[in-house]
Parts: sequence; structure tokens; C-alpha cells
Amino acid sequence: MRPGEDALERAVWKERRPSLDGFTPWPPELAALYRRTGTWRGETFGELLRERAARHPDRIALVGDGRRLSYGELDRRADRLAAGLFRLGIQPGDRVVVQLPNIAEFFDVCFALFRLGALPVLALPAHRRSEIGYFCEHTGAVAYVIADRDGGFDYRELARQVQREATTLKHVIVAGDPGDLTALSSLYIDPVALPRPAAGDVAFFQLSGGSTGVPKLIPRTHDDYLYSVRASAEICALDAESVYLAVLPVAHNFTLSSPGSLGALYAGGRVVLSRRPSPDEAFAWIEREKVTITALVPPLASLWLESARTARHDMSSLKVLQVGGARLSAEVARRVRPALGCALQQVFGMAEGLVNYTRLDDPDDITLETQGRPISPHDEIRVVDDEDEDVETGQVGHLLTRGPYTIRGYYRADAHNAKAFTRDGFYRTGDLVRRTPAGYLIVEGRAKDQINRGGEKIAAEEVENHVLAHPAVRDAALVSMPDALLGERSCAFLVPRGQPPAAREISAFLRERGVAQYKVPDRIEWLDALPTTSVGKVDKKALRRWIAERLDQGARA
Ligand code: OOB
Repeated sequence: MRPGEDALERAVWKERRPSLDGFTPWPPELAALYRRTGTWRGETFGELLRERAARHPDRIALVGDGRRLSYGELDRRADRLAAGLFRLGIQPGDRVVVQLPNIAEFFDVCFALFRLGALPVLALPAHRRSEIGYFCEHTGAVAYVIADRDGGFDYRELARQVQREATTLKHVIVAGDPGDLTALSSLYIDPVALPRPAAGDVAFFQLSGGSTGVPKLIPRTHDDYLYSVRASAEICALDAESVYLAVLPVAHNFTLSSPGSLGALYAGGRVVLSRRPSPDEAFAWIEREKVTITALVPPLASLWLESARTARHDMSSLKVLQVGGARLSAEVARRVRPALGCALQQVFGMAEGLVNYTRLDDPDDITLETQGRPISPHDEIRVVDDEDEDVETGQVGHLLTRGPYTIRGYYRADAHNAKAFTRDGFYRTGDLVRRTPAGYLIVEGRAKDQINRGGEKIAAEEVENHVLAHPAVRDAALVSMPDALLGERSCAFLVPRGQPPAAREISAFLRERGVAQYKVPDRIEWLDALPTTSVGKVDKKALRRWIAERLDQGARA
């Protein structure tokens, strides 16, 4: 018997399905509209893979690290692993933190959990004890899936630390050498019938870049996410001949679904997994696997353009380079086609939902100078002033959005949701944009208290809270400072209690607290007091201006 086909099991599932508390559904009339228009098709990720595997079992789905998996193999691996996870005690509705590098097991684990109706919480490889501990605690995760080592870091050590504090965590599952933990490879067993999740259920959690003291979790349903994957694959013209190279972390929304690896699998194409984003490794993959499309953040795009001058790899298969996650300068944008011989596509998206693309047949001025337009005719866009009044077309304002794949609320975050969403369900993106008459968006800046460090998002308040825990720090403000390579880096303005400690002591303190390295301030400045605005708030604008001027003077000196 194939999993998911047993009516009795399905009935059992219906009865005991844990309604997910803390998830804000779409209003019923909109959900009905999305279903009626075929926007939501009632399909789950588990079924999608089953269908593709039935259609073309022998076609290669995944390539990475000495591995080639066909659709049929991936389908079987997902079934076998789902059975093993179920036997281990993982139930439908359970949360499982997944922190894996770009390896094939990421897909085994996600599809196994999708089939089981358990919910992956997609952490990034850079996360450490502070972040992972929080994800475990906030979601009540029962399991944590890691690789043994990656990039010189031992995740088993991290897992042992997390295990000591996470009260709900029962299993740590390791891809590779498990030490005394559970080997992922031991969990592939004969398939069993499993209850089937419904397409309207939450499928998994993405992480928000955030601007608040603790990270926010983003619940995505099969219906809504699959729609964004399908529509993205169409916009990017993916088909069975497409070869998508995953360079950025696979779990990130850009790499996963815009159109990303899921888009490639949706289209029956091939996903190639690069362990490192370096031009050396990625260019070799492009040549070897005849990669047709890949996605980068702007600093990596610059690095690739530079390396392409001297690279001897044949990259003629590459048709589209997508760049997103942070603002791409028109100057770098212009160099893409001459240097790589492929089209540029700008992508402006967010894990909360809305994704904008320049279209492949757009004229150069749009592709080079805008961040694209929304995926869907059902995406509603508003650009408003500080009072939530719509501004004129072409004026800069706050971007608000609502639609068939944009969440209605963060997970278990009522108080924050009241601020992050309007009463009628628009998500306040925190981005400042201008909309052109043709409906394209140009990102002009940001109102949210976040630093975008070359695509990696840092919530200022989260880092400030960590720094404030240091006994020698009385007050703290984290702001962005301009950086030629990353676009922005972070600068912490600190007020000492007595004698200021050395900057490296603050960095070491943050690392000891288990904060991801990219969040550790790139620069520390000590002040007697933080400047305030007329209403008594910390004047971050003044701090940003001060450090930018200081850097500018330094550069000219
Ligand atoms: C992507 O997703 P997140 O969740 O890591 O970050 C979203 C934020 C946006 O609100 C915006 O502030 C910034 O990242 N952003 C851009 C941008 N793309 C994202 N800012 C300027 N220009 C762009 N092209 O970053 C993401 C998700 C899906 C697809 C692509 C990127």
C-alpha cells in the first residue's frame, strides 16, 4: 500500500488533526475566491512530488556532492524517510527544526515531513544557539535535523547545547556521521500508510528577516506556497530542460521558491546544489550540468562578474541570472549581460509572501532600474504615507500588500501582528518604494529597524538586546553603515557603564551568547549618550548620518 491512500488513516487524521494555534488564516471569502479562480489548487507538496515521479520517474531531479537522484528515487526516499520519522514518534502537526546546507538530504527531509504532515521550521546554516534555541522553544519543536559538519563548523556540538535547554526537543537527527545522536540514514525504512495533510494546512515555517527583539516565524500553507512556486516557474519560463543552480542557502525563500529549487521540481527540471557560493565551485557546476538559471544576492553577483573576466569555464548554458534580496545598483546590473552572456532578472521578495520580478521580455530600462512587479493579478499593492493614505503614483511611500500567498499573521505573535498588519489584512513590509505607472516597484529604502547586510537581514532590536546584556553596556543602538561590497554593514553605538571594554570583548560576548556571526556588529562606537529626537526616541537617522560621514571622510583622507 502506498502512503496516503488509506481511507481509514485519512479519517483518523481528520479526527486528530491538531488545529494549528497561532496561525491566522485568510478570510473565508478570499480563500473561496482563490480556490474558485484556480489560484489555490488544493495540491500538497507531497502529492506534487508523487505526480512528477509517476510522470517521469527516471529523469534526474537533484544533483549535488557526488549524488544524482531521479524523481522516482526522491519520491521513494521521501516515503521511506516519512515512515522512519513516524516510527521515531514524529506525528502530523509536530514541528521539526531543519538546518541543513545545500545537500540532497534537505529535500528528503522536507518532502518526508510534508508527507507526514509534520512542519519543517527552515533555519539557515548561519544560525547558532540563540536563534535555534528560540525556534525550538517558540514552536515546541520535537526534533532538530542537522548535518554533521559544514564549513568547518560542527553542528552536533551546537545541537548538544540546544538540547540542554529545549524542553520539547526529543530527537537530534544527523545527516552524515551522527556521533551519539540519531543517524538520518537509519530512518529510511519500508513505507507505511500515513494520514494525508490538507492543502489548506500549514506546510512549514519560513523565518522573517525581522525588526523586533525576537525572530518571527512565517507559516506557509501548501496552497499558498505552491501557488507562488507555480506562478514563479511560469514567469521564469522553467520547463523540463531547466537546470536550477542553488547557490544561496536552499532553505531561503528566494532559493526555495522564487522559482528556486521547488520551481524547478515543479517544472520537471533539475536542481543542482552548490555547497559554496564561490565562483570557483559554482562556475564548475554551471559548465558540468549546463545550468540555465541561478539566483544571487548583489554582493555575490559583483563577485561573480569580477571572476567571470578570468574564468575559463564554459558558461554558455546560463540564460538567466536572478539578483535579489537587497538593492542591486544599476551600475552592477548593466554589467551582467556583457560579463556572463545571460539575461538579468531582478527579484524583490520577502519570506512573508509577495515576490516581484522583472519579466524576461522587459526592456532594459525596466530590468536595470526597477525591482520588478508582483507575481499575481490577485496581489494587492498599496504605497502609503505615514498616515496610511495612498500616495500618488511615482511618489515614495510605505509598501503594503495582501494577496493569495502573503501571510495574514506571524505565528503565535498577536501583539506584533496588530502592528505588522493593517486592520484589513495588509502586511506592512517596512520597505519604502516608488511605483511606476506600469506597476513596477523601485525600492528606495526602508522604514523598518533592520540592517540588510548583503541580503542577510539583521533586526536591530534583537542585537541591541544581546549587547545590553553585557554588564559594561548601559545603552545600545544598532544602525546600518554604507559598505562598498555588502551595501550595508552594521555599526553599534554603545554607551558604557564606566570604562568601555574592547570591541572584541563585545563580539566575543555575543558569540558566547550563541548569536549568528552575521549579526555581530561590524563596528563599535562608544558615546556618552545616544542622541534623541524631539519626542525622546533614539535618533538613528543622526547616527547613520554620523557614521556615513565619518566613513566618507576616512575614504577621502
Ligand atoms: C528576500 O526575503 P527576506 O525575507 O530575506 O527579506 C525581505 C526583505 C524585503 O522586505 C526587502 O527589505 C529586502 O529584503 N529585499 C530587497 C530586494 N529583495 C528583498 N530590497 C531591495 N531590492 C531587492 N531586490 O530577501 C527574498 C525573498 C524572495 C525572493 C527574493 C528575495
